[in-house]
Order: sequence, then structure tokens, then C-alpha cells
Amino acid sequence: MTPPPPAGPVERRLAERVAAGPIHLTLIDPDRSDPERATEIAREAVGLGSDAIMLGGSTGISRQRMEAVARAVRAAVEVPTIIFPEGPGSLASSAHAIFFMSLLNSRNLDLVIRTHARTALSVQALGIEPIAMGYLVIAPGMRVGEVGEADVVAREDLAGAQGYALAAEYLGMRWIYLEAGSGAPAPVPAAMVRAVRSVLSVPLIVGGGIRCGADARALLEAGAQALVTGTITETDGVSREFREILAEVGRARGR
Ligand code: 1GP
Repeated sequence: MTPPPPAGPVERRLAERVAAGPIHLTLIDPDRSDPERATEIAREAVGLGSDAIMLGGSTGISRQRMEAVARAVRAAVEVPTIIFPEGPGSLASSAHAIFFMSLLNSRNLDLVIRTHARTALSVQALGIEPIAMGYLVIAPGMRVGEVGEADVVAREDLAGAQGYALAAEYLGMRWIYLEAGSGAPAPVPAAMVRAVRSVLSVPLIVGGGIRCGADARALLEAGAQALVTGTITETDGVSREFREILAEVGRARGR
């Protein structure tokens, strides 16, 4: 049997960093931030230690806007620029990589595999590095839970989350993302992060509703290996709370 393709340079870089301690990813929504604003957020976040910039978040981002923001951010910061897709319009050749992710608990097969089948050749042709990811929406799920037609995993259903995550790993996905939904009133419960981490070998990413240092600390102590924040910088820029989150990640890394 032919072995699976090796990870590309962006994935290797992230994996190497994760091996040394948790990382932070800054999500920028190209619909809410124009290239200038996106560049400003990216520079400040990276200056504080954020390890990569994710671009995405809204439904219906135009290809032109995604491309313009990806080009500007890539030129402005040294860390990887990774597409966090909502559909085929999210592709941008200026990005380094794309989280090629299956919405594991969607009832809509388009979001599980069909859109991927329609876009895989474009990803290859554009030379964007795919990073295979299982994406699991936890209650409340917010907008992604709705538009993603997700059977959201209940916050107390630890075994349910473990099952999805481990199944995704067994299917060959190399990263697992637990998502409470952008703007969620609270992040994924620490108990769920701990439970999922205990069964996984691949790295665990957690996002949605992380608003302060205490949120970050609880998730990191539970075993989150990457934290994603978006809303906090979209609404308030580089606030005291954002600095606290980065400081917690830095502390957990021992830097
Ligand atoms: C959303 O997990 C990310 O997909 C980030 O969530 O906007 O709540 O930080 P926030």
C-alpha cells in the first residue's frame, strides 16, 4: 500500500511548534476586515506571538476579497496564512495553506465531502497546501452550527465528542478542531477538551468564545494544543484580554 502523502511545509511547521507547546491562531474575517485592517491585526497578533493567521469565517466571501486580504497578510507577516474555508469561494492562491476540513457532524454531505470533491483539483492547481482536518461543532455552535446543518454535540456529551474525534483520526485526518462557534458565550468545556485529548494522537485545536486569559488557561490546562480566536480582535483590536490570551499561550510554552 502506498503511504499517505507527507505533510507539507506549513503543516510540518505547525506540528513542530505544537510538539514544543501550545500555539495560537488568529482568525481574520476578510468580509469584516479589508486588506489594510487585516494587515494591522495580523502584524499586531504576530508581534504578540500568534503562530499563524487564519482567513475565513463569513459565508459568501468573494474570491477577490479573499485573494486581496490573503496577499496583503502574506506580505505583511512571516507566519503562515491559512484559509479557513466556508466553501469554494474561499480559495485564494496567495494563501500558504488551507484547512481542508470535513464538518464531521453536519447533516449536509456537501460539507462533509461533496464540496471537497468539487474543489480538490482547484486546491492542487493553485498550489495551496491542504491540511487534513476534522471539524466538530459543539453546542451552542452559533452560526456555523446553523449554516453547517450540524447535529451539534451537547456540551456534556464527552463520549460523543471523543467518538467523532477518534473516528476522524482513524480516517486519516491529522488535526481535530473543536468549535463552539464564533461569538459563543463560552468556549468548549474544559472537561470535553480533556476527554477528547485523552483519546487522540493528533493535535487538538479549540476555538469559539475564547475571550480572556482565564478562558485560555482553562483550555490549555485541559490539553488544547492550539487556540483560535477571531471575534476578540475583530471587535476590539489588540485589547488587554487578547494580550492575556497570548500571554497564557506563551506561559504554557514556557516562553
Ligand atoms: C470561529 O473558533 C473561531 O470559527 C473563533 O471564534 O470568533 O468566538 O473567537 P471567536
